[in-house]
Amino acid sequence: MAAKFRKIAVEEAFSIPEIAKELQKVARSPADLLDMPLIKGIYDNDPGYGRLGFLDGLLDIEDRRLRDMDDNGVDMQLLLLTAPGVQLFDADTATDLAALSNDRLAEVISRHPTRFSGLATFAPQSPKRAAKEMERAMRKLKLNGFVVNSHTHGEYLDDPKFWPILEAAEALDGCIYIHPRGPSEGGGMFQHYGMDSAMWAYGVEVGTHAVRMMASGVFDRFPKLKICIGHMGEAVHFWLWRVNFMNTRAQGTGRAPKTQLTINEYFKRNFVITTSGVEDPLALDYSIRKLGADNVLWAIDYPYQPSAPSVKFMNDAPLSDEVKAKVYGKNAERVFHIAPL
Ligand code: 1WB
Ligand code: MN
Repeated sequence: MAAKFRKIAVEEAFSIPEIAKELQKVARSPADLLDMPLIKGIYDNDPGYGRLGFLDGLLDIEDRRLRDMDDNGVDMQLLLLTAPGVQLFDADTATDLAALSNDRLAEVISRHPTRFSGLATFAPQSPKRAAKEMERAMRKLKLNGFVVNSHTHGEYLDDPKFWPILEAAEALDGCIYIHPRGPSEGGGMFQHYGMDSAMWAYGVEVGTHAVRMMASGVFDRFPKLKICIGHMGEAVHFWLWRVNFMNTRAQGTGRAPKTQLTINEYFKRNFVITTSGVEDPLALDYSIRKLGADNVLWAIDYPYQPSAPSVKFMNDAPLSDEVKAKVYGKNAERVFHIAPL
């Protein structure tokens, strides 16, 4: 019997040796970034990040990963170049490595078109070249949308310098997945107890990015732009009522720009969320009720989190077959242009 639901996991991380090598250089540099514990741990084997051994899993796509998918009934992974992507490098290196990564990704997908799809990366350091690469990646390489790892040298996508990127994404109907990296400035309060990355700082960083975009009014300029945020929406929609209320007040007192729509309306119109890395049935139930069944997509966060409990979480979720089919795969087909079977 055919599996009941097509399972497309939409935030699954990979890397390529050339980028891993460049990140090892960063690890050995004196850079002062909140990303450093993780980069040293993953790319230079520093025990300070807990010897989690993620690098093998990131570099492997067609061997252990495919077996893990088979073992757990995962039909397809949507692959994303893992954080921090190319965003720490100088503009030329980043632009070249983004193109190389997109080429490799397209090759893997062409060998396994039903098992893998992928989001293209780009170098925000050079917005005009990024927009060209975005067009090549979707039109020529047939990739499925875009990933960006939050800020680039402390700058966020509400900044007009990045408008060529938003314009390209909107014109290509390519959803931009904003994945976390270490927060941009200061960040002293994140530096202890392992809070610099996935445990806490990542959610704060991407949540802040999403609110900046909505409050800036950038969606008035790009009304069809689609943004995806993972890790159960980085909790933004749990705060939405208050963000909306306080933004209305801030607009009234002149502390925030006047916008055509409210924060509530932008979140519903311009955002989708994924479950990556969060296996909490209450949070899933709230998300579907708050945002609608069309706007929540399933993801594992492989290889950072194991597949089996993520599949079990979805199999056990008390949802109708119609809603489960959407969250497990149908929404991914729509948002990321994946051909239905
Ligand atoms: C971890 C998680 C590391 C994520 C990452 O490195 C990413 C981790 C880029 O669990 O240590 C993630 O995407 O949630
Ligand atoms: Mn992730």
